[in-house]
Amino acid sequence: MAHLAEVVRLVRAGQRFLVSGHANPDGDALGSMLATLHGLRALGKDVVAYDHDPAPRRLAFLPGADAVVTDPKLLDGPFDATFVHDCGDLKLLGDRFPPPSVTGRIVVLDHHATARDFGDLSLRDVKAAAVGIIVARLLDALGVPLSPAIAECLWCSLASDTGWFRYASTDLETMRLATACVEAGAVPWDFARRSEETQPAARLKLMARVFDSLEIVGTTAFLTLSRATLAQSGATTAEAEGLVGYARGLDGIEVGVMFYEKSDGVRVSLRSKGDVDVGAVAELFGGGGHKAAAGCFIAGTLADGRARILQALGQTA
Ligand SMILES: [Mn+2]
Repeated sequence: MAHLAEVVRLVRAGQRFLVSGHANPDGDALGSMLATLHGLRALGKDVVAYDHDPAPRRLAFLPGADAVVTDPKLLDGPFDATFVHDCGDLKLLGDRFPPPSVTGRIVVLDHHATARDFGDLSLRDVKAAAVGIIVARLLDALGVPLSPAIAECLWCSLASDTGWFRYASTDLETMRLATACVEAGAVPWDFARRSEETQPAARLKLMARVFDSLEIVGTTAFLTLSRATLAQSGATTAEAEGLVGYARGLDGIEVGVMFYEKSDGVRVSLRSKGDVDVGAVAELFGGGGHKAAAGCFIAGTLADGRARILQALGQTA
């Protein structure tokens, strides 16, 4: 565990930095990495963003999102250091992450509980509601004020990982930073309108089919998206994200599970109301996350993956 002061020294000593986050970046990974990008640029640094995948379409308007590099061959290394956001496991960076000769030292900014920390320096706080909070602490230590661009990116990080300021992780620091973001120019409705109120119709059609798959076993609710349903709906994989919360949100349900059938197995997304540690369940299958929100991948058939998750939940409940 690094001290903030060490990371501040590293920033002051360097000039060229790379920022990155986990593959298929969500609002926290993307918002926090872009906030760091704008913050370091405010200090006169040269900063490039890399991710295995581009920004999801609904977040493509975030300042800097259009310039995220997805081909590591286009990275003009070496960099003095690389800031990796919202990632507790190297393998979640994808299979093209550039080597140390390009990245320089790795600084991990993260809030996942993990035994697989890969940072040369890590600012890890499992209590932080979003990685944007850790970025804000770093920018504050660097003396960088919140610009409108930084504020919008941090707002994205906070709103995404707190479920619009309602999950258990939402605390005073979250709300204080949210206030500071609005003071600096973030407009909550503007962000909501652009990110959430622009859903493609195919997503709603897909949701109808996914909700029709609902199964309840005890206090667990399951939703399933088969490959056939995805193909028939005309929606993309990205448009099928974020539905697991509907399963958790049911009366009498403690855990919501969403299965995404893939060609080689099943991706599992888990959400808990708090009594069941779904992060521990995901860990059993080589995945991870938080106590209340986690994910993993299970090779094999949908039916097999479903049976194994049910069994694991039974053991940990
Ligand atoms: Mn996060």
